[in-house]
Amino acid sequence: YEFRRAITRKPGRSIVGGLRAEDIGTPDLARMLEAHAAYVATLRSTGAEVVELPPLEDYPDAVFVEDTMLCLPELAIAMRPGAPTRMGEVAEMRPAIAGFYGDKIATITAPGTIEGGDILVTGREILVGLSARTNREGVAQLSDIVREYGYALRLVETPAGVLHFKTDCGLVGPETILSTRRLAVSGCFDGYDVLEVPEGEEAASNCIRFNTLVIMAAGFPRTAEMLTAHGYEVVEIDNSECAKLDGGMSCLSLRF
Ligand code: CIR
Repeated sequence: YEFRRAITRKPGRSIVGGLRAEDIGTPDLARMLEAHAAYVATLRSTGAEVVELPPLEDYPDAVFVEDTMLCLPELAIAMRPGAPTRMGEVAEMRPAIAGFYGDKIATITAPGTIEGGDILVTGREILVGLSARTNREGVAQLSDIVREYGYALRLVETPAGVLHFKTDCGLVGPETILSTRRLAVSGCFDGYDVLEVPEGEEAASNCIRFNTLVIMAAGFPRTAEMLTAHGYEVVEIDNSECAKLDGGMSCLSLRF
């Protein structure tokens, strides 16, 4: 969770056409831009360098940059999103990543699909959840790539009806995970310290630990209180507009 850099992308007007499992309203761009600026400022407040890429009107979901790349200290891995409308986002992210990683970029190829939202890197391993977006072939390719760098990768399940594995969890310390109950009961975090989000606050689980801070969606007071009581410094960001597109705190940045 110690990062020197992050890459984000501003949302554009096309955000109103972003993918969503269920229509709970049209995202408001002005409000999303405001929340996005607060998110970037929070990342920067920890001393990190944060790149803000311009909007991509051709890709309504491009603000959710996390799904396009996995950034490890040794290399970046270009994902292959399972959502056809999102595949082109990867090529758009490449130049920014190449600026930091040079040619140390591996690539997931067809028929593999995998999105960054399904990948949780902990202090000891890489967990990848199978989902509607991430298939076994994609995970197998990623496993082969990271094994060469000494990483252990473990395949886990994403709860049914949940977009991404990390929709339901976030790393708050090297061995500590904030998780929904429905995900924790699957046993995938056995051996870790698990903090369960209180019932009714499931949407708070997609938080990120970024240097000294835990950054979480605003509006989940019991989760914020629990994290604070455990000694974490919590910053809350308005996630109302991204939530309409099934997005959360982790989706909005690549951190490395
Ligand atoms: C999508 O369905 O792909 C976007 N509307 C939301 C992506 C959220 N990304 C993430 O959780 N990493």
